[in-house]
Amino acid sequence: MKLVRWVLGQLILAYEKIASPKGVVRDMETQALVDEKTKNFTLYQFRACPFCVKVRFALKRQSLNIEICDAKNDPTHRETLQKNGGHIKVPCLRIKSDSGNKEEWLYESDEIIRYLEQHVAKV
Ligand SMILES: N[C@@H](CCC(=O)N[C@@H](CS)C(=O)NCC(=O)O)C(=O)O
Repeated sequence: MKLVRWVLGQLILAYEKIASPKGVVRDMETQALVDEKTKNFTLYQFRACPFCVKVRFALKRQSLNIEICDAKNDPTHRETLQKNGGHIKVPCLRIKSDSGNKEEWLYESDEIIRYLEQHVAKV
Protein backbone atom coordinates (compact mmCIF):
# COMPACT_ATOMS: atom_id res chain seq x y z
CA MET A 1 0.00 0.00 0.00
CA LYS A 2 2.86 2.33 0.89
CA LEU A 3 4.55 1.52 -2.43
CA VAL A 4 1.35 2.16 -4.41
CA ARG A 5 0.96 5.50 -2.66
CA TRP A 6 4.59 6.38 -3.39
CA VAL A 7 4.22 5.48 -7.09
CA LEU A 8 1.02 7.52 -7.34
CA GLY A 9 2.79 10.43 -5.66
CA GLN A 10 5.64 10.26 -8.17
CA LEU A 11 3.15 10.20 -11.06
CA ILE A 12 1.39 13.26 -9.65
CA LEU A 13 4.69 15.12 -9.32
CA ALA A 14 5.74 14.13 -12.84
CA TYR A 15 2.38 15.36 -14.14
CA GLU A 16 2.90 18.66 -12.31
CA LYS A 17 6.28 19.09 -14.00
CA ILE A 18 4.89 18.44 -17.46
CA ALA A 19 1.57 20.26 -17.18
CA SER A 20 2.50 23.23 -14.99
CA PRO A 21 0.89 26.31 -16.57
CA LYS A 22 2.57 29.56 -17.54
CA GLY A 23 2.04 32.47 -15.21
CA VAL A 24 0.36 35.71 -16.20
CA VAL A 25 2.88 38.53 -16.64
CA ARG A 26 1.99 41.82 -14.96
CA ASP A 27 3.85 45.07 -14.94
CA MET A 28 5.93 45.57 -11.79
CA GLU A 29 3.50 47.94 -10.14
CA THR A 30 0.50 45.66 -10.62
CA GLN A 31 2.43 42.60 -9.45
CA ALA A 32 3.49 44.54 -6.35
CA LEU A 33 -0.19 45.26 -5.62
CA VAL A 34 -1.02 41.57 -5.99
CA ASP A 35 1.94 40.60 -3.77
CA GLU A 36 0.71 43.04 -1.15
CA LYS A 37 -2.67 41.29 -1.16
CA THR A 38 -1.15 37.83 -0.72
CA LYS A 39 1.53 38.69 1.82
CA ASN A 40 -0.55 37.36 4.71
CA PHE A 41 -1.59 34.15 2.98
CA THR A 42 -0.13 30.73 3.65
CA LEU A 43 -1.00 27.54 1.80
CA TYR A 44 -0.80 24.36 3.85
CA GLN A 45 -0.34 21.42 1.57
CA PHE A 46 1.15 18.01 0.79
CA ARG A 47 3.52 17.96 -2.18
CA ALA A 48 1.97 14.96 -3.91
CA CYS A 49 -1.69 15.69 -3.21
CA PRO A 50 -3.66 16.14 -6.46
CA PHE A 51 -5.93 18.78 -4.90
CA CYS A 52 -2.82 20.71 -3.82
CA VAL A 53 -1.39 20.44 -7.33
CA LYS A 54 -4.64 21.93 -8.62
CA VAL A 55 -4.23 24.91 -6.26
CA ARG A 56 -0.51 25.25 -7.06
CA PHE A 57 -1.46 25.39 -10.76
CA ALA A 58 -3.89 28.21 -9.97
CA LEU A 59 -1.15 30.09 -8.06
CA LYS A 60 1.20 29.63 -10.99
CA ARG A 61 -1.43 30.66 -13.57
CA GLN A 62 -2.21 33.82 -11.65
CA SER A 63 1.44 34.48 -10.64
CA LEU A 64 0.54 34.61 -6.97
CA ASN A 65 3.44 34.54 -4.53
CA ILE A 66 2.09 32.72 -1.51
CA GLU A 67 4.06 31.06 1.25
CA ILE A 68 3.70 27.29 1.09
CA CYS A 69 3.95 25.03 4.12
CA ASP A 70 4.40 21.27 4.03
CA ALA A 71 1.86 19.86 6.46
CA LYS A 72 2.90 16.27 5.78
CA ASN A 73 6.58 16.24 6.67
CA ASP A 74 6.96 19.28 8.87
CA PRO A 75 5.52 18.55 12.32
CA THR A 76 5.30 22.24 13.24
CA HIS A 77 3.19 23.11 10.22
CA ARG A 78 1.10 19.98 10.70
CA GLU A 79 0.38 20.89 14.30
CA THR A 80 -0.48 24.48 13.38
CA LEU A 81 -2.95 23.26 10.75
CA GLN A 82 -4.52 20.78 13.16
CA LYS A 83 -4.71 23.20 16.06
CA ASN A 84 -5.72 26.41 14.34
CA GLY A 85 -7.40 25.18 11.17
CA GLY A 86 -9.36 22.49 12.93
CA HIS A 87 -8.24 19.38 11.10
CA ILE A 88 -5.59 17.86 8.89
CA LYS A 89 -6.92 18.25 5.40
CA VAL A 90 -5.08 19.87 2.55
CA PRO A 91 -5.01 22.15 0.71
CA CYS A 92 -5.89 24.79 3.27
CA LEU A 93 -5.33 28.51 2.84
CA ARG A 94 -4.65 30.58 5.95
CA ILE A 95 -5.76 34.17 5.45
CA LYS A 96 -4.45 36.51 8.11
CA SER A 97 -5.77 40.01 8.61
CA ASP A 98 -3.28 42.85 8.20
CA SER A 99 -3.25 43.45 11.94
CA GLY A 100 -2.51 39.75 12.48
CA ASN A 101 -5.33 39.52 15.02
CA LYS A 102 -7.74 37.54 12.90
CA GLU A 103 -7.26 34.58 10.65
CA GLU A 104 -9.47 32.45 8.46
CA TRP A 105 -8.71 28.87 7.44
CA LEU A 106 -10.15 28.09 4.05
CA TYR A 107 -10.43 24.40 3.12
CA GLU A 108 -11.45 22.82 -0.22
CA SER A 109 -9.37 23.35 -3.35
CA ASP A 110 -12.26 24.76 -5.39
CA GLU A 111 -13.12 27.25 -2.65
CA ILE A 112 -9.49 28.36 -2.38
CA ILE A 113 -9.17 28.85 -6.13
CA ARG A 114 -12.47 30.74 -6.28
CA TYR A 115 -11.39 32.97 -3.38
CA LEU A 116 -8.05 33.77 -5.01
CA GLU A 117 -9.67 34.52 -8.36
CA GLN A 118 -12.31 36.78 -6.83
CA HIS A 119 -10.31 38.57 -4.15
CA VAL A 120 -6.73 38.62 -5.29
CA ALA A 121 -6.01 38.04 -8.96
CA LYS A 122 -8.18 40.96 -10.08
CA VAL A 123 -6.57 44.26 -9.17
N1 LIG B 1 -12.34 17.93 -1.49
C1 LIG B 1 -11.04 18.25 -0.96
C2 LIG B 1 -10.20 16.98 -0.90
C3 LIG B 1 -8.89 17.19 -0.14
C4 LIG B 1 -8.26 15.88 0.29
O1 LIG B 1 -8.86 14.81 0.24
N2 LIG B 1 -7.00 15.97 0.71
C5 LIG B 1 -6.31 14.81 1.26
C6 LIG B 1 -4.90 14.71 0.66
S1 LIG B 1 -4.92 14.38 -1.07
C7 LIG B 1 -6.12 14.99 2.75
O2 LIG B 1 -5.91 16.09 3.21
N3 LIG B 1 -6.20 13.91 3.51
C8 LIG B 1 -5.97 13.95 4.94
C9 LIG B 1 -4.76 13.18 5.35
O3 LIG B 1 -4.11 12.57 4.50
O4 LIG B 1 -4.44 13.20 6.55
C10 LIG B 1 -10.40 19.35 -1.81
O5 LIG B 1 -10.77 19.49 -2.98
O6 LIG B 1 -9.56 20.10 -1.28
